[in-house]
Amino acid sequence: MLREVQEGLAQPQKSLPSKYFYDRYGSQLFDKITRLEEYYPTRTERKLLEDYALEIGEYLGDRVLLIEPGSGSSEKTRILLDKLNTITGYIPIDISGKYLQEVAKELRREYPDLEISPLGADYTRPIQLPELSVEGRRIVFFPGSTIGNFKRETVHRFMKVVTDLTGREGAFLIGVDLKKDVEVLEAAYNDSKGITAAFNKNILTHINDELGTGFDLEKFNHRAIWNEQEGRIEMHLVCKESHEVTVGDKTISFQKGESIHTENSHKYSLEEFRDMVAPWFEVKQVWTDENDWFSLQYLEP
Ligand code: AVI
Repeated sequence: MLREVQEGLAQPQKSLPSKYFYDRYGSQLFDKITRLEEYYPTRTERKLLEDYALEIGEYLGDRVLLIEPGSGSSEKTRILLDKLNTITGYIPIDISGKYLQEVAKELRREYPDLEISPLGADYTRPIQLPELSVEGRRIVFFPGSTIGNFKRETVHRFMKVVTDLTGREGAFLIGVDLKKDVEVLEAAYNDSKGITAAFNKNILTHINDELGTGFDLEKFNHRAIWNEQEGRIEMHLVCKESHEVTVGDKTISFQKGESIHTENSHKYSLEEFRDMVAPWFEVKQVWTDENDWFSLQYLEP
C-alpha cells in the first residue's frame, strides 16, 4: 500500500487506487450508496434480474455451475438462485476470505441442495477452480458494472481470466452501466445526502489507519464529474488549501485547487461494449430497463 500510495501521489495528476475505498467502513458506505435514490445502477440491475431471470435461465442451460468473481454478499446471486432450479454449483470468489466463508455458511443454510465452494482469491489474476462433485456449464456472473471501474488494460487482463474460467463451452453474464444524460450520471455520484462524498474521503482515512499518515479530510472536497472524452465519471478529492502530507519517507505537497483522482466509472454504449469485448466474447443477448440506463448481457466465447 505504501508503495502504491507514494507512486500515485508522485504523478502530475495525483491518484490513489480505488480498491482502497473498501475497508470495513468504506464497504458499509458503499452499501448505503447502493440504496440511494440517485444511485440508479443497483436497483435497476436487480429489477432486470428479477424480471428476466427465467429468460436468462434459458440461455444459461439446464445444469449450471455459477462462478462469481468479487461475490461480496452474493446478494444479486440470490435472485438467480431463488428463481432458477438449474444452478447445481456455486463458486463465489472474493479477496476477503473471512467474509466469504461467513457468506458461504449462510448460503448453505438457505440453499441446502446447492454445492457451494468458496474461493479466496484476487480475480484479476489467473484462477485455479476447486473441484466440485456436481457437473454443469460454467457461467461467470459479474454484476454491478464493476467492469466500469477497470481501465482498458485491466479489462483485457480480466477478459483473459474469464475466458479461462468459462472454457469454450461456458458463458459470461455481466452487468454493464450505459451512457445516459450527464445530469443523471452526475447526480448518482454527487448524492444529496453526501454519502458518496464520505465514501470518497474515506480512502484517506483508510490510508491514515494503515500507514499512519496524517491526511486531514477537512482539507479536501469531494468532486464527481463526467469526462465526455473518456466516457467516464471521475471522482476526485479537491484540495481546499495548500499543505503538505508525509507518506513514509516522502513529503507530498498539495496546492490549493489541485486534485487526487480516486476513481473512474466508465459508461458504455451497447456498441462500445460489444466492440471492447469482441476479441474474447460475442454478445448474444442484452436485457435493458425501460430507460436504457443499465444492461445485463449474455456473452459466449
Ligand atoms: C463498484 N462500482 C461499480 C461503483 C461505481 O458506480 O462505479 C463504485 C462507486 N463509486 C461511487 N459510487 C459508487
